[in-house]
Amino acid sequence: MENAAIADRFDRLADLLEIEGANPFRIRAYRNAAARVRALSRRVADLVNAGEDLSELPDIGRDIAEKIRVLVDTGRLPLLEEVESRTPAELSDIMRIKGLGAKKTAALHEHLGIKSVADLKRAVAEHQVRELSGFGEKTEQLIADALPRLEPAEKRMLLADAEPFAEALVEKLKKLKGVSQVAVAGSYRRRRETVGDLDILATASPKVRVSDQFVKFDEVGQVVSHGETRSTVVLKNGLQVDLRVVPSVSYGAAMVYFTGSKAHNIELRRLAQKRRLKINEYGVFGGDERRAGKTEKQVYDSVGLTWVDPVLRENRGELEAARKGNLPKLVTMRDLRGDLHVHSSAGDGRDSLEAMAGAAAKRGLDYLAVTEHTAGFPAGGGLDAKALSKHMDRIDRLNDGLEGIVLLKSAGVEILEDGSLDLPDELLARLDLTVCAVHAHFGLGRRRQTERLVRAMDNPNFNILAHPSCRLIGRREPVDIDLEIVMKAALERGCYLEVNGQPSRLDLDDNACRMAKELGLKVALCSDAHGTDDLDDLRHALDQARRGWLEKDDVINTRSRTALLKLLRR
Ligand code: DGT
Ligand code: CA
Ligand code: CA
Repeated sequence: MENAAIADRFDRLADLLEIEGANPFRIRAYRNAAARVRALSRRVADLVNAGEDLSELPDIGRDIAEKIRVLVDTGRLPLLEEVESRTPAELSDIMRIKGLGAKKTAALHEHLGIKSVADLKRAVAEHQVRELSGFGEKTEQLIADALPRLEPAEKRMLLADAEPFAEALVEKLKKLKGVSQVAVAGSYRRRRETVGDLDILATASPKVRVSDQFVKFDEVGQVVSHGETRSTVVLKNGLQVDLRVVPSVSYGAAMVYFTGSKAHNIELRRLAQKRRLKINEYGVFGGDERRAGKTEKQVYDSVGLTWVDPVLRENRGELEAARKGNLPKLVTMRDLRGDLHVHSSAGDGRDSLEAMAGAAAKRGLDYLAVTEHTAGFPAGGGLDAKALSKHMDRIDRLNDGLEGIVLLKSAGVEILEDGSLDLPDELLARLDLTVCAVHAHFGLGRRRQTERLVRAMDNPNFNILAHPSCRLIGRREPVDIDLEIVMKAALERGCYLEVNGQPSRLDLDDNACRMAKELGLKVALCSDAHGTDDLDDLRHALDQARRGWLEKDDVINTRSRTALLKLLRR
């Protein structure tokens, strides 16, 4: 349990007690303890496990020390549970709305029966809040403005779903007179698989009122706040967008700051402090003197670092690598020579084989592995042995007529519950490669699920394990496997793992890519396209691979077709 999580519990306890009107000294004691825990550099959990006496710390008495010990040991804070049974936990979030506080929150609870943010939203919509004594229209409006930030408790949008909106907003802002630079920063620029909100930066001459025009864009559903240099809106689709207008001398510094991540920024600031420099969203300063700020490169330079690609800015060792000048040379779209996982109308895809081949050639790819599902595919429609054999002949004939691209004979082979593959070995041996996957029995225990995959790889016809975790972001949890065992087994057997580019799969994810690299296992970046348009999903796989520090050599489909086929030979 991290210090922040421990502190949060005590803060919540203090909030709820305050709403209940408990003894102010007692409330203060919990708040002070929370602040102390939050500020400690060592992990409280480590101190507890080392048997240290927490009550030696300032602001932490015997009683609180004991509560922390129980919390670390069991994950529970019984007093909080007791209080929450009387006073709902979400009242603590409500109380923090500007202009509310404990007393008003208590009134909302008592007189309107409000227990949650959702209740509050309903009451605001029905104008019940303004009727309460001591509230009025103005307070109701304050609550309405704060609600969007409270309500979607960790509701994140898939990066790919946010993309069209981000791009449209950037285009519109760029078209405004007097606006020069516009970019999306934040997790969007770091290419995280989901985004909490969009952070857009713009530079403009001071006379242009960018914010005024921005809040009037068609997409905007609700204006949360609106100022000259900073505005926040919620789009009609629910996505929150922060716009910040910065002077162009600060553009680079603001880009670094608002690209984050927060952990990266904190570490960067620490490095700057060592050089007696101050770094913030306006620039890098030595005393009163501005040292940098206009470009990101200047900012990193001034602290003795090379520029860090946004996808790496997660404080996972990138700053140290930048200091030593050995950041990875990340794989790029241009490095990719082919796609190893696509479907056509010969299976459950939407477009013909010819169309898929043509679209891939147009994207500059040299080869495309066609991977229709096999008979064991639980949704049905997979090719049986006879159909696959005919399909192979058809691909041979098609290849004779194709220019600039070669179709590789493959199949999306089903891994059965016991780890066997669902088609005869002699047939699989005739394919150029196999892309094998699990589509059922997701719930097997860790040991059985891991053994299942390793067993599948024992088959000498096994080449690539598709979407290894089987997760669907926000919809299906990953299967329970020991990924390290699976990766080591793949390495020993000359098999590879896929990074699937479907926006809700992104599987392997970024951390797993990094793990593969550290184990020396190469991966295949694939779109898993079911139509010509989806071939562009390859870049989503690429983003996650880059976030996982992968370089050209770590990815098998950066090879020429002949080199690839050689690599796949077991
Ligand atoms: P998200 O929106 O949850 O997907 O993630 P981000 O990283 O876009 O986070 P967001 O929108 O809250 O803030 C954008 C960036 O602003 C963040 O990556 C780093 C910077 N930032 C925000 N709050 C702080 C802070 O308290 N300290 C520092 N150093 N940077 C911050
Ligand atoms: Ca953000
Ligand atoms: Ca934000």
